[in-house]
Amino acid sequence: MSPTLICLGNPLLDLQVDTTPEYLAKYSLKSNDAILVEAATNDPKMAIFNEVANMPEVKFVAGGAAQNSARGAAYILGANEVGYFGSVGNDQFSAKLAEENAAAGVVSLYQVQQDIGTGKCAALITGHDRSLVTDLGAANHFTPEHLEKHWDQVEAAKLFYIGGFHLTVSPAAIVKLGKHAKETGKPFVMNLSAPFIPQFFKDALKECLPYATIVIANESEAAAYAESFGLTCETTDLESIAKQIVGDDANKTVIFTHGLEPTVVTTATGSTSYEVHPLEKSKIVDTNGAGDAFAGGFMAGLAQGKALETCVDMGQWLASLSIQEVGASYPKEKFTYTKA
Ligand code: 26A
Repeated sequence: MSPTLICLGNPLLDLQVDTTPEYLAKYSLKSNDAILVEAATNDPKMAIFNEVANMPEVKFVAGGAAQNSARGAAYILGANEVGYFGSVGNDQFSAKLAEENAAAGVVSLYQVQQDIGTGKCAALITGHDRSLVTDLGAANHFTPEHLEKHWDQVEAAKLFYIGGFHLTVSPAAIVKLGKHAKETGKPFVMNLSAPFIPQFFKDALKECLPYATIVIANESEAAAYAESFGLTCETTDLESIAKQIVGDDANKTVIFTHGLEPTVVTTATGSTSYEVHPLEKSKIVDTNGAGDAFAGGFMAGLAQGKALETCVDMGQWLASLSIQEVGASYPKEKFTYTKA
């Protein structure tokens, strides 16, 4: 059996810790952000990984934004319905990721690098904020040829989900899947992933966005897009930003999540807002991965052929389950979505 949903992203192992504003200040990190660091540039921030790995409360959890969404979609769709492409090293970290995917029912379609370590992300938590510091490692070496090896699975899939973070790695791989989706009329969903994507990977985004039938982003990514692309509206005006991304494309939908504020869904015919699933503050463990869980729940709904409104609600539902767990994880217990 081939997966219905195919995802593409950067497989990372998360080193998650609760930390202090002082620790973030030491490396000039913002409390709510995602950045890349590179071993090759002798970036002093590379020291974070060793420091965090030696903190007593560190938790090693499966990460990589699109991989988190893939596990989320599988939580709803069941085993072998979701496949995930990405590049990893041949080491203990990738063994753990493969194990977590298998436990979640996700088919790992990894490209394996023999001499580069699996990517890692220090998830530095302060209250409800998270600062993500990533060393992509092997994830940076994904190539479109790897898709060809599994092209039968690509052809058998009914829809695709692309983490915007992958725009830093292989826009060619995204375009390859995008062309297939366009030719076959399959939904092609892209997430903007982080403000630095529209800011610093504008050309790659411009190249890939035309293939997207659905774009998912949060309010800060929307603002970064508006600024980077010089849109003629306030960077906080989600409806106007979405309208300008959709243009007159009858085949494009933009979905902006906005924390606890309603989610804005925009098509060529207009915008609608949907409430989130509120959760008692005391039940929140951490909000790291909430956006990934939203995307996972949304994709599961789309795979099941649900109405857009229901897909959004399934995203909100899965996000509320995920923020009650450490990291971008889902409950051990199987809860079943029922429409409110
Ligand atoms: C290219 N970058 C920076 C990244 C990431 C990333 N996933 C892919 N590429 N930076 C952070 N993440 C993941 O985001 C999740 C939380 O939404 C982390 O691994 C974390 O699991």
